Amino acid sequence: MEQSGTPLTEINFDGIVGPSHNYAGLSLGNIASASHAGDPSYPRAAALQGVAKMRGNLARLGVQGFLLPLPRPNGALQSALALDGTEPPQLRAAPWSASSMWTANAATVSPAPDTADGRCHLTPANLVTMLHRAQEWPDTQAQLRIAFGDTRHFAIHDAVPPTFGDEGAANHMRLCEEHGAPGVEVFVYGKPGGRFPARQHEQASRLVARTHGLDPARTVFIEQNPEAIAAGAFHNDVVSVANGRVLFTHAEAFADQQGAYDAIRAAFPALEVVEVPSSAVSLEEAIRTYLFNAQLLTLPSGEMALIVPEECRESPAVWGWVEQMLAGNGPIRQVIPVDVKQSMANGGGPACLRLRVVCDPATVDPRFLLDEAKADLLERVIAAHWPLQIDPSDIGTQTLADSVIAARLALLEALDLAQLG
Ligand code: SUG
Repeated sequence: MEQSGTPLTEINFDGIVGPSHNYAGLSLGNIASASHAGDPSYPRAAALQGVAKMRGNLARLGVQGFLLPLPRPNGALQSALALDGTEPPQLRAAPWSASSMWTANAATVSPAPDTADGRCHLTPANLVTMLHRAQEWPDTQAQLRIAFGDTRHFAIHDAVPPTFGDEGAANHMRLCEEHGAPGVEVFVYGKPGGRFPARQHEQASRLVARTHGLDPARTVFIEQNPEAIAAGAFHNDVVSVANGRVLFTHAEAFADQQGAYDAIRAAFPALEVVEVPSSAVSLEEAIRTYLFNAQLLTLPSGEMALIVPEECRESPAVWGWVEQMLAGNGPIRQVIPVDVKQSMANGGGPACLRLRVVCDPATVDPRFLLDEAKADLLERVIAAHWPLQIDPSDIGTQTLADSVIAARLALLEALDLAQLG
């Protein structure tokens, strides 16, 4: 950013894991969510893992933001569902979901250099495919309106109308020479008809691009590989991630892999593809370890680092490929594992937990920006108020409701954000 003299930089806004974090098996097509259904969860450990990840990136990048857990249990949804104890447990669990922690699904973000009016545009994701996620967007929007409330620099839209499913930044990538320069935005959608839902609808992606005022010459729409969705890549960010000039992708991410590279390269000739072949890491192993659900960061030195889940180091196939890649001279020079196991067990890796916003940090409400002292504060509040453990039988009880409501209010209070209460 210094080279160009622009104050625009990339800020990762991580979702603080909410006090109701639990495993209810709510996401059809998300293998981790299904396989951990009914397990006890550890909200305090989950939230502390998230803060530790943020601390690492704050030290690496010098800037880090966060978004807050949404109000749970959601009383309005509970009433609308007419719960009387005869309903299936998954319906009862939906109003309790802490799924807003995965802020890659909070919104799609188009930075100012890409948009017609020179503002950074954010569209909250409607998340209509899953009941427990569809409740998020109005509260997410309320929070975005505070964090990015400076309308000279930001435009916050309404979510895409149903029935076009929109899952936000998880299906959106940006290629650029540097964050503050005009970029090429790549939207990845799925076609329905497979064994699992295709959560991102092509028309939702196109609508977001139009709303944001993107230049059609610098906007690319690509179909996700139906086989990747069938294997459990319910979002494209489970099989590819982009940063700067680099697209880091599994060889089976897109319906037409070569066609996808060609389309991106036509709009962005400097594209560098780092492709992992299926012979090195199968689609299944990529999805199990979340190698691609990584944060691909440009460090102040100019080098790129990949922040991956610990699970990658434990996989001989994945780590073997990583070591081979590092021994070469590709653009990714460091691979750094982090422990986000509590989130991973619900299908959320390091990249799911963050929303990237390219902007001038001075234009963001500082209450949403992290420094070391605030990380200490977050840890203290979490350690004092977050439940240690939630068992499936706790969901729906007044005791747990009282404790998660009080925990969130303690956090809002500590951050001077009681207005979100
Ligand atoms: O929408 N899991 C989330 C995981 C989201 C991951 N985000 C990205 N790939 N960007 C989902 O499937 C599980 C909740 C439960 O089963 O209790 C869940 O919602």
